[in-house]
Amino acid sequence: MSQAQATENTLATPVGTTLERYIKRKEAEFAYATGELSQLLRDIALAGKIVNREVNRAGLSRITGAMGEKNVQGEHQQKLDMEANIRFIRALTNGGEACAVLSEEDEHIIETGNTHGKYVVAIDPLDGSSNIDVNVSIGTIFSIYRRVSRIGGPARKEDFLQGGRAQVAAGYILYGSSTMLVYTTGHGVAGFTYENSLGEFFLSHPDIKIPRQGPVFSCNEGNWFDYPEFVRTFLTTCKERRLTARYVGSLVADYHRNLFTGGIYLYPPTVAKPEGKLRLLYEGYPLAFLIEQAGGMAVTGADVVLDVHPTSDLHQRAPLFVGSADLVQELQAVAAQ
Ligand code: AHM
Ligand code: MG
Repeated sequence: MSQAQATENTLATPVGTTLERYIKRKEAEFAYATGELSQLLRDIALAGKIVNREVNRAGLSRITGAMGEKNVQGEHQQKLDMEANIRFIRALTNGGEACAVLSEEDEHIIETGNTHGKYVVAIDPLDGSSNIDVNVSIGTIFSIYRRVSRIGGPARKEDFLQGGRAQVAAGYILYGSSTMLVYTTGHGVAGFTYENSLGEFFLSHPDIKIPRQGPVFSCNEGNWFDYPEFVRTFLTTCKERRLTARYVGSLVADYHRNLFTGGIYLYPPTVAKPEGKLRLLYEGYPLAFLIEQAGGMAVTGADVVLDVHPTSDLHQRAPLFVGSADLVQELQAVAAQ
């Protein structure tokens, strides 16, 4: 191919669908869409871009000023998880559509002041705390509800305690070898890859489906002796069938890999943590909503995650087994015995 032809081909290649265009197109497909949910997704994507920049620069922090110290401009540098928290809350506050945010980093609900906002957002701004400082993939997880409290008034706890089936959108951002945003509004799952030089997310995976079966199991086997019997029985069958063990220790990274390869992620109850470690409202529910939309399953043992009724504790924990439908069903059957 001549140089001229190659140039012509490159120029003829469509630029691709940006997240912005995709959101607009989807909005046009729903007769009653008012654009507010779209705006919320844009706000989350914007904060995600900023966090992505900070995550990428994290390795330089020792050179330009360690986290927790002042940087060259004399500004106090935040630890990355705190920084991410601030970025998401700020984006959701400025965007105007969320009346409140529930974050893993804050004990109480954060009122944004947008009392006319129709939505609330539950978020884990930067998940994978043990990997943050060592340059290993980490992620953001979010879950969106339409509020049930009076519009114009303050948000209430009940807005966040509607149960997983009431979610109107959910997703995650993976800060990995490339940064991706994956989300659902209940009409399938779409994935977008971030193009750093253009500052845009581009549609890269239009309709993600998880394989029914998969070769991977992902859990912290260091906890083996603290796992309940049904988990050990299930894991033993995985090993007998020569499944592969893969565990990053970042939920988003492990989940994302299994979404594409097929597999099961497990955070079971342990002796020390009888409810498991992960939080139902901003880890379990959103990832369960998304996996069901991708054709997979999520259970807490015998029960389906999205059918679990929340307690009054906004930061409640629940065991999580999530991934390929056949594997999760198998685990569920052993748990129910
Ligand atoms: P975090 O919210 O403190 O980051 O904890 C959640 C993380 C998950 O990303 C990961 O799957 C799990 O904790 C790892 O826990 P463990 O080190 O017990 O295996
Ligand atoms: Mg977390």
